[in-house]
Amino acid sequence: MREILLEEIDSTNSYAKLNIDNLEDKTVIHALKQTSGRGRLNRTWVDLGIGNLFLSLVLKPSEQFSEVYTNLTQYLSVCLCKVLESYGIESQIKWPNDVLINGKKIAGILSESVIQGGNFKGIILGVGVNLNAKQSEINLIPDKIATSLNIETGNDIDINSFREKLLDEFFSNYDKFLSEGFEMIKHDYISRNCFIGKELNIKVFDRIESGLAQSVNDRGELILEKEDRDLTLTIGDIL
Ligand code: BT5
Repeated sequence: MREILLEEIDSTNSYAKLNIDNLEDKTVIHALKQTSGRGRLNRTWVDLGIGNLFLSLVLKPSEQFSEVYTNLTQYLSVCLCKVLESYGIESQIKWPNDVLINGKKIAGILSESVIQGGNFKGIILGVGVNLNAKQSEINLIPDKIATSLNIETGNDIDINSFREKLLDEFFSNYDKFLSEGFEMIKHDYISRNCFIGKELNIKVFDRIESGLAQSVNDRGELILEKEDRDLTLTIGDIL
């Protein structure tokens, strides 16, 4: 594993994408400041100041894309929960990969597959975690109730120690996860969920699907029970 530390960058994911040809498998890009952090679907990830985590993992597991790569965000969400638990904090997963503490968002994950000239180059797995933020700044985040680990624990958080714990947790079972897939983490994922058994509205592209969240299957997909049938969802945003 190689680590690259940047003082300031627009987005660690964009940096990794731009330089993918020159970056080895399992390179970690860590920025102290991120000026244009990205979420999914052109949304923004807000930099809440120095002491918060902005990381991208460059993963080049094979020359061809494999279905299991789509579950890496769920694997990372479980790793995040385990690290938060080591600080005595219980967290929950909102399908597919939001990590929440009592309904408040503490971390975001953005996975991007890089395909150039028809060739699969790798996956960029970005993660932002609020570790040391002021409540007044958190309140400025639009459309979301958020939190930060320092607020939850009442203590300042050592960013390097959090980063090392997260990377250890992630890489210690990464190879096994690639061969076994979502089933390997299914129990850990479901035991931390906050959506099964609830009536949900889910935005899937331009439509809204409503129904009862029945379960998550062995591929990490959400089974939504509708009046007339069950729907299997691979992607979507719980509203
Ligand atoms: C995400 O998107 O949650 C993925 C965010 C990934 C950020 C990391 S940081 C390192 C790497 N480099 C990047 O450029 N990105 C990755 P999404 O599910 O679309 O959620 C985005 C929404 O979360 C926003 O629209 C806000 O409502 C909310 N949000 C933005 N900043 C936040 C923050 N700091 N804490 C909590 N919620 C936030």
